Amino acid sequence: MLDLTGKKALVTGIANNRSIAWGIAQQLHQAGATLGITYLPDDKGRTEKKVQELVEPLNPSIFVPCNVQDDAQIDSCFQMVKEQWGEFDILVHCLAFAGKDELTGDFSGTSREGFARALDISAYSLTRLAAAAKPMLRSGGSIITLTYLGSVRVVPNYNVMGVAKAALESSVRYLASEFGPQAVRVNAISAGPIRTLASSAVGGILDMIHHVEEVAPLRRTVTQLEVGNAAAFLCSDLASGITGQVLYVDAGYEMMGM
Ligand code: NAD
Ligand code: 0WE
Repeated sequence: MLDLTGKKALVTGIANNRSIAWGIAQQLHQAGATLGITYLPDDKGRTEKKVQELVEPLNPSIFVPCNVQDDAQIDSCFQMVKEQWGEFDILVHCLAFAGKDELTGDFSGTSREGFARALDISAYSLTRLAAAAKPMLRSGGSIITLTYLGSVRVVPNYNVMGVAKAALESSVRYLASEFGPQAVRVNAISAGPIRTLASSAVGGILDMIHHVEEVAPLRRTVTQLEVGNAAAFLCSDLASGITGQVLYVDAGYEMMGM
């Protein structure tokens, strides 16, 4: 049975009710996990209010800001985790960002700053958060992150995000190797395209979704809750033998040749 009772899970990346992280948080909660939620703060405190209202029904015992580009915020976030929980079990990394300019036009036009920012937020942050979590992660714990097929195939306009996701997936393998001896597993979920805040800002996302609906074996896209179920599985003791992997939750799209 999938049972996360007694497990504490820190979930990053909820922006609104379409976020993949929101689907994951709901399924972890349903499986009995205690939640901690981090959010990306903005100047006006709007995100804080919106996300707080959204997650309230899940009774999170931690709710803290964490901009992964800011070491001070990461440190105070994990200080809070240490005070509230002491140890914990699950870290969910579900965030990415590249500048708009970087997600259109020629890949060779990627700027030095744009490359650095996309890789910093979307790839390095996993390693930085894993390092902060390492001394507090209990035996049997698990780290998961979200990736996309654009890491291993060329998807038009995904550009520098594809490079960032390739770095992210490689980081999963190095972290899995390092954390394995303390019985902590590290895996990625490669989700098919889903309409979220991030993907809706991308030109042509609807065409991509329609393409998946025609080609994927299941003839549809996946939902945030289906990704959440896969995340709950990977974080549970049912997946105790699985680490360093990329699990495709994409209605079967990845393995099709035509
Ligand atoms: P989303 O916009 O709901 O979530 C992205 C999150 O990243 C937001 O909560 C945002 O606040 C956060 N973020 C951005 N910069 C940050 C920073 N500096 N510090 C902290 N947080 C920051 O969109 P989503 O589609 O749910 O994306 C979540 C993850 O899923 C991403 O890693 C994305 O690459 C991945 N993914 C998305 C799809 C898709 O089609 N939507 C498919 C596969 C993988
Ligand atoms: O990982 C993602 C989303 C990544 C993303 C999206 C944006 C849009 C708004 C990162 N940064 C930004 N920055 C913005 O300013 N996905 C897997 C969804 C996605 O994004 C694409 C896709 C798909 C699918 C971008 C181009 C092509 C396809």
